[in-house]
Amino acid sequence: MSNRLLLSFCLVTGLALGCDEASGGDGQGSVQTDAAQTDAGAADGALDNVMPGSRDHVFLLRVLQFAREDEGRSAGFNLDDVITEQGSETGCGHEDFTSPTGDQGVDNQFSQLLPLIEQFGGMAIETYGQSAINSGNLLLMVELSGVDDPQNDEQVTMSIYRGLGAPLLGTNDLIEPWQTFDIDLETHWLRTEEARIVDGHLEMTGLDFTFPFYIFDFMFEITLKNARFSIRLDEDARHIGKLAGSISIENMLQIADNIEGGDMLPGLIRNIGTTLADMDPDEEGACQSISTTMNFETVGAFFYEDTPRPQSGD
Ligand SMILES: [Ca+2]
Ligand SMILES: [Ca+2]
Repeated sequence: MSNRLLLSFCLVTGLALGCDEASGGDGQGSVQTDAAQTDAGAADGALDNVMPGSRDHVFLLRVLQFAREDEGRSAGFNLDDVITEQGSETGCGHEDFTSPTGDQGVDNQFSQLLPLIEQFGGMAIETYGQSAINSGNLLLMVELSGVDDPQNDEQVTMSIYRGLGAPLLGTNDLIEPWQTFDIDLETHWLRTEEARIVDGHLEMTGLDFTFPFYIFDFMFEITLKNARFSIRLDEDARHIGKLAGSISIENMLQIADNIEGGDMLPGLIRNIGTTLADMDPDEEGACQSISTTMNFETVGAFFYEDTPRPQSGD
C-alpha cells in the first residue's frame, strides 16, 4: 500500500483523541454507531426534497480554496471566541477580520501568509490542490444519515470518506455531478453523530481534521486543529461551505522543508509565519499556530451499491 493511500485522510474528534491513536493507521474511524453502519440513507426521505436523486445524501468536495482577505473582510469563523484589535492581548495582537455578512472577530491569519508564499515561494498552492481533486487523488466525500428535517435537526450522522475512482470533468474543468465512486477502505475515515443542521446549514465543531495535500507527486498531511465546518445545504447538492481551524507552524515547516525547489519557504515560514501566528499561545505567550479558512463547493455523488462502509474494528 502506498503512503499516499495510507496517510491520505484522517478526521477525528478533537476532544481526547489524536489522529493516530483514534485511527490506528488502518482505516478505523474513531466515532461510529450501529445505526450509521448500514443502509445509511434509508430513513432519510426528508432530504430528498433538498437533494433530489441523492438517495444516500452523498456529496463530494470538488473545489477547495483558501479564503482570501479583502480590505479587512474574510470568510471564516471567530475561532477563539474573542474579537481581537491590532495590538491587543488576545490572539497575539493580530487584528481579526469581519465576515462578508458583518460578523466580527473572524480569525484567518493564513490569509496574510498565503500571498507571501505565492510570491516568494513561487507556489501556486491552489492549482496543485485542484489537480489532486480533479485527478481523483483527493476525493473528500460526505455522507449524511439520520436527517429528520433538512432545515433544522439537532443530531445528524455525518461520515467523511475518501472516494476511489477516476472522475469525469466538465467543460469547466471541474468534477461533474452525480458520478459514482467506491469508498477507499485503506485510508482514514470519520463517522460522527455530533453534526447538526441549523437553518439549512450543516454544522460541525471541535474536530481535528487532517487531510492530504499534494504538490506534484508529493503528499503531505495538513491538520486543521479544532476545526469548524459550515455547509449550506442547497437543492441540487451544490452546497457551499467553509472549513476553518488552526495549522501549527511546526506542521507548515514539515511541509515546507520537504518541497523540492521551495528553498525560500522554510525561512519564510520560520520568520514571517511565526510573526503572523495568532493561535495556541505557549507559556511565554508566543502563538504556535495560524488560523486558516478554506471555502469549498460540492456536487452530488453516489457510492456503488456494493461498496462497503468501513466499520470500526475492520
Ligand atoms: Ca477571533
Ligand atoms: Ca484572531
